Amino acid sequence: MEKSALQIARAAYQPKLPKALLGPVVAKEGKPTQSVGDQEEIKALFPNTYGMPVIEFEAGEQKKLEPFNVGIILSGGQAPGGHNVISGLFDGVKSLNPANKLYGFILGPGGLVDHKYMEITPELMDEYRNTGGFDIIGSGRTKLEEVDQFEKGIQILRELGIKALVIIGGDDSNTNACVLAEYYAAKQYGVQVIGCPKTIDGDLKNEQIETSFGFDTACKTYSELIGNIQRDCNSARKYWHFIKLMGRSASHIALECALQCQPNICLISEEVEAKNMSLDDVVTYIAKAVAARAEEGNNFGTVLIPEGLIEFIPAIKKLIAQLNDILATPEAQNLGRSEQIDFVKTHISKENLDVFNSLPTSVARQLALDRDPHGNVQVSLIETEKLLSAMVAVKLEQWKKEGKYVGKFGTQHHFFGYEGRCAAPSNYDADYCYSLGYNASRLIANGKTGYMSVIRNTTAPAAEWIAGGVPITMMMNMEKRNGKMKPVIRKALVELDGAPFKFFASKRAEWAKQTAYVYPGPIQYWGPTEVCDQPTKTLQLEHQ
Ligand code: FBP
Repeated sequence: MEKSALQIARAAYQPKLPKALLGPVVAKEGKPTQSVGDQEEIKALFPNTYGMPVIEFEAGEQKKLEPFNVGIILSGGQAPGGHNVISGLFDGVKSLNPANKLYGFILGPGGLVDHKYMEITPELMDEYRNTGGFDIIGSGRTKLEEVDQFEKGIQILRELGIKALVIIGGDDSNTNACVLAEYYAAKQYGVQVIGCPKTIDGDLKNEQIETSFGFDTACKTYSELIGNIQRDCNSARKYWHFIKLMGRSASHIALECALQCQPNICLISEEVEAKNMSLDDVVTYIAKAVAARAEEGNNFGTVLIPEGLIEFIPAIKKLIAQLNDILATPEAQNLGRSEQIDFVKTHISKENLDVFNSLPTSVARQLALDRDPHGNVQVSLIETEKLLSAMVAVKLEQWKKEGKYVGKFGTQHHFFGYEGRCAAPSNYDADYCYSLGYNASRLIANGKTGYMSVIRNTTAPAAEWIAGGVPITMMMNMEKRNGKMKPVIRKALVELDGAPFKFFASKRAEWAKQTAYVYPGPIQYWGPTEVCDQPTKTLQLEHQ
């Protein structure tokens, strides 16, 4: 594989580890834990993996172990740093015994079920250290939840002598990891399952998990691009740029990019829901800011839109919930795609039908069809940036007719998502991911299953980071998925009383009116620590 000069230099980077992981470790166990909600139901569903303690690693003597093999799966959307989780795990497993082997299952959880795998050799591993992407073994969104899949999995795990499986994924994939851990524990199959918190969306976080990996790099990449657009915008002074940002549900990415770039407007879906705003309220909010800037002679600006916005507008959220229930019925499942649309229209409530009919046809179709394997609406396919700018144009036109000055409204549209998911990891993600992987090897060596690998205190220098494990059941509650109540990891949305949102809210009126843009520039790998090694603004504000 031909490499750029940066890739060659970057390959030589040795990621940092927490001090506790530099030598042999022992696990310090805390008190028994409870799930975040629905304790009785979760306990009954996970009798073997419920209530386990949080653990923290300390320097100590590692028990002597027989050689063992480990399997790894990359699950769901790509996130910068995935290769470093694998290299951390690889180095950790080899440090326990050079004869240990690491196998990667190809193209996600499907590789386990279909017995598609490859050994990760030292040569192969060296090709991918500190690089972006998941291409070393590929990723996929197959949902692991059927006994048949677990049984097919155990066949290949036994064949390869695999003692533990590490699943790198978001909330849904880690939920599946926990279900698999419970199943193998109940059957006494002797295979441990460890999860690892990944997703650029930043919504797999809680008291124990500070951030999901990839969020740092993805936000810095988008912020570079937004900064470039803002410079262009402030140079030509003739366009309003509507920029949709990935992050399926939560608005963490949009908020972090706003904190980094200071755009004129940033919508936060969680606030739209809390204030019970309609689509028209959102449009009016943007149009007012456009008109206010026009009065000062500024016919340009930037609007950041979280990808999941549409799902948080309360009326649309209600509509989606009913569509999900209807689409999950056997009757609807047996219909073709266009018949399904007619079917849902005749089965939804009058209130929801009115909302459905008020949406542009393409958006309504998207909401009624196209779910991913976990039952989520594929919001990345909905062009909210175009929908909003078209509606703002109509509103401004209306105000103009009423005699209000609205200036000129030229628009450009952007969607930043795939641009950031495979970016080369920042120093933060390179170190964090390597530590998560290395730490997973220690959880395996200590016989743990049903745990997620966690690294905390990450706003401090890496040496002071805290390594350990959190039982996955601790993060669970019951939620409706595909029409049924299921145990799932609770998604972390933007907290409106949290420090990052409060800081943004205290500044946004000023940013809307003035042109207060910040241009963050590209990620730097070498140079002063304040340029190269800073965590996200979100983490800094949360931990100040
Ligand atoms: P994960 O939660 O699996 O990490 O994926 C998140 C994400 O990047 C979302 O931001 C986006 O909506 C979605 O994946 C896009 O999915 P796909 O890669 O299937 O197009």
